[in-house]
Amino acid sequence: MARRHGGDNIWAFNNVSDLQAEPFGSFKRGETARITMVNDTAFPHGMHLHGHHFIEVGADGTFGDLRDTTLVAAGESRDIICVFDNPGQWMFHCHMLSHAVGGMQTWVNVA
Ligand SMILES: [Cu+2]
Repeated sequence: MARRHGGDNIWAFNNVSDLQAEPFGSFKRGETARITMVNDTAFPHGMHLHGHHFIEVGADGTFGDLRDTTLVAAGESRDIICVFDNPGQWMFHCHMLSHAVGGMQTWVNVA
């Protein structure tokens, strides 16, 4: 049976389900990163980053509000800019908890 992603659970983040041993991203303390989230599903996902806030980048390139969660609609994408200034290992997951439990969770390392 064909699957839409390479993970073992219902949902995946970056083509992998559930928390993995390796982080989704590793950042040096104070590093600024622009991350593009592409939602190729038929559901909205409220993407939530622990330990940090980020700026949403609008489709026209303007900077939006400072947030720790952003809603990415079905079939759309969203860029965020985050200054990773809080060292630690931080969850990055969908805030629809059934999605998170179903595999849509990862983490970032800030050192
Ligand atoms: Cu979700």
